Amino acid sequence: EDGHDAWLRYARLHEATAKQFQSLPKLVVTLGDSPPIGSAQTELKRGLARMLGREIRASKQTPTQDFILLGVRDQIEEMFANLHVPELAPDGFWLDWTEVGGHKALVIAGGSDRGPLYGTFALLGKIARGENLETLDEVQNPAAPLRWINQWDNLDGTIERGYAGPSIFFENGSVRADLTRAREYARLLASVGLNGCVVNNVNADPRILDDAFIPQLARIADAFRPYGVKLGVSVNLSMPKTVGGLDTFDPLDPRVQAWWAHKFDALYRAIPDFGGVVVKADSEGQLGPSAYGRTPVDAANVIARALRPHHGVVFYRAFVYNHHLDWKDPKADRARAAYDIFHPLDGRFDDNVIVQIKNGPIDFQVREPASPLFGGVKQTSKAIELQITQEYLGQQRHTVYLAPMWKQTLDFDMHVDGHDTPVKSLLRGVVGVANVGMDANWLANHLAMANLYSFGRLAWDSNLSAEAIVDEWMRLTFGNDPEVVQKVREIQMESWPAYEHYTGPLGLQTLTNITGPHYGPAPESQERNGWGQWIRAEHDGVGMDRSVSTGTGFVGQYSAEAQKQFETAAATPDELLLFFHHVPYTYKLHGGKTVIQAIYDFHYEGAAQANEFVNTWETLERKIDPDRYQAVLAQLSYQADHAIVWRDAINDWCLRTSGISDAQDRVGHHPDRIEAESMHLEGYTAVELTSWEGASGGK
Ligand code: BDP
Repeated sequence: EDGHDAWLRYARLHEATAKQFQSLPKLVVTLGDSPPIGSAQTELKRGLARMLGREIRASKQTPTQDFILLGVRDQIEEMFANLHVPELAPDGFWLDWTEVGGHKALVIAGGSDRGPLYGTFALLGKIARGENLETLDEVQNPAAPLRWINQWDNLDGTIERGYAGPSIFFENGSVRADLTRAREYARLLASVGLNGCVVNNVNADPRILDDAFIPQLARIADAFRPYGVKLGVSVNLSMPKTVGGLDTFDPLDPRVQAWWAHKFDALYRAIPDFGGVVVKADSEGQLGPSAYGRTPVDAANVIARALRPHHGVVFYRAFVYNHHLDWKDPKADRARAAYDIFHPLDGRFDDNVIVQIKNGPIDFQVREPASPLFGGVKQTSKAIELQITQEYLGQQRHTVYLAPMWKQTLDFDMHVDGHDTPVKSLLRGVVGVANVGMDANWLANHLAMANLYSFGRLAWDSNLSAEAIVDEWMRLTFGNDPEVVQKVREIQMESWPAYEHYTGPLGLQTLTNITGPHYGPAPESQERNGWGQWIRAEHDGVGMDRSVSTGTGFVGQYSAEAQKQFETAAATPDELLLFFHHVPYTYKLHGGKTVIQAIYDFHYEGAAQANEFVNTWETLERKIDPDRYQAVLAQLSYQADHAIVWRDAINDWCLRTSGISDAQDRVGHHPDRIEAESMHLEGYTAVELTSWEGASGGK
């Protein structure tokens, strides 16, 4: 068990469980022969063979026995005049028992040819979990039509913020010769209802659309097609100039417009079902329309118009900000950027442009409020961008189950025009930055796979609870033993709060090395630079004042109703207090503790919790296969130790900054820790650290 099969293990069911599926038909009738329908049939046969040891026969003829019927709605109704299939969204599906010509039929119908594939995976999941199928009658339609993955893979095979080995798509500047993993990835994505995947880094290499590269991309599209996953790529706005031979990339220049149109015509000749592009422009050094005094509308629309004849879409990222902000300016605030730039442009984007907005206004921190832009561009199509790869969240060396965090954003009510408008109700797209790699288990951490799974499930149905999703994932990944299910659920559900507590509680964000790998603790590196991930920790107090009355005014970007939750420190929930307000360390939280004591305590509690995960996991030793048991044990043990490093680093730093000691007198003493510098070192030398807080003794 190396995790390669993820949640598609189709492990053989116990006899008692398998018994209830005895009456499942032994014949499948498949209508149509498009690639996803073919995959649905293959999957069905494979799943039933592995879980139930049952071989089923496939046919295209009118059946003379009970059967499973796979097909698109219209075709089903055409072939079986008496069978009425409910209305379905294009990717939706219907699972139902019915009778046709005196035979029982289990219908898996889809609104498009992807629907039966999604329905098949849903059915197989139910069987794997031992659910009762007798009363099956369910229609499922996806919450958002565009459910995409972004991979930040570079053409040389490395992955930006990827923690699970090299790219499954690229190697040494070309597309890999063997795309088996790409095909398997598409299968995983389809199994949770995802229908698009951008394969290259948002910091896009302009060679991606070279004439010579297009046939290589076509090979990836071929690998995706059987699973209904559309290929997308990231493009760089400067391409007409950097690789296209023009002397400009001004989006309003007709030659530039012609260049894009010509490029996409060629691309679609090679890949007729190409999905679209994602654009990162005027952001972190990527060139953009501002070079010519143009706006994101000009940039997005020039590409959108070139894609329009082919039904392609543009995801234009709202992650646009100045990373040379003036730290000394009390009004400077990176959190404002997306709204300040995009709100005035509302209503001017073409309708095949989707503005892609990160969940929070900064950058995938451990806790951020929902980006106000979700409510700020009412007439523009929007996608939420979530990060599955745990860049600021422990890089898969820490287990952090992200669905509870995503849910907070999806459920946050923007109160657009005074109506109930949770973020999830405003989306045309849901995009997840996944960055899987060549590691056998895709994300290099068995438990982190719950994040990829739950991303897909939430993109499909944003009303599912984080708990229900992890429960599904658990059963498919580790089996149905109630003790295993309950304990792993417990670890997963507590993992985000634990990580938040031992890194950056109260809205401090992830206090990590901001210009480095974004991994270990280095709070000092956050301040006094242009990046704007400041927390303004000074001797008198801590936190960013983002209020309208005395701060940067960021709070004013929310609707009046939402503003009430954040404008004053008293109204702001403790967990986001320091994101919105600068308060003295002795400020009392709603629970009565002072800010500084809460910071200290949270760090101890979080680290203790991480240690508990190890204990909990150890009780499952005989219930989990040895390979995965050992791998997870090693990962959780490492996490527990690193949590102590985090705990002490942040607490030491807060002690030094505030000058207020810990009421329990733990901070500064580093319990449970063995210091390298106090050991007898052979072959090692202790050195001073630049970020002194990264080690207990500064070395
Ligand atoms: C940041 C990452 C950086 C990405 C950037 C983005 O550190 O690698 O390029 O986001 O989303 O979080 O464009």
